[in-house]
Amino acid sequence: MKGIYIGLGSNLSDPIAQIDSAITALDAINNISVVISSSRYASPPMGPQDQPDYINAVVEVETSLSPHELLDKLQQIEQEQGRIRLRHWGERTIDLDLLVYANETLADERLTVPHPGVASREFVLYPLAEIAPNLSIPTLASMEILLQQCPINQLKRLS
Ligand code: ROI
Repeated sequence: MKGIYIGLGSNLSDPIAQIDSAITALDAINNISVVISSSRYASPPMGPQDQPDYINAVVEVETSLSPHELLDKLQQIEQEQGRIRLRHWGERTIDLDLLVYANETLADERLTVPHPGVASREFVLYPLAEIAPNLSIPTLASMEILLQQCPINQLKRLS
């Protein structure tokens, strides 16, 4: 299945390299292929301000894995890249979030899809819109309306 979007974020240990290696690792997993990747974006931290700026990107994947099987793989990559979580909303080496899983919605103790931050976090919405400008996200407004309602703040697209 296509139409599955994953958000990546990092602000420790060479964030651009962290994002690149997570995308490579994702594409190397059986039953997952990366269809398209957004540009990299830089933004100040949401959360405590005394941490480095973040690098973010969004990729579309094609996969036969279920949402929870995919989540297992995302968490495996986080572990392999030595994810450390120093504090709540604090700095991290790599964060992989399942944003959208085609037309599916689900909410349980491990996973909420679409991701609750998609519409309000500029560092998620703008990279997603770059690769999926006409995406219709279950339960949410059109991409055009979502972008109008989400200030771009200090987000910068990197070349
Ligand atoms: N802030 C930015 N700018 N980008 C992120 O990816 C990000 N991720 C997080 C928190 C700590 C909420 N802040 C972030 O998990």
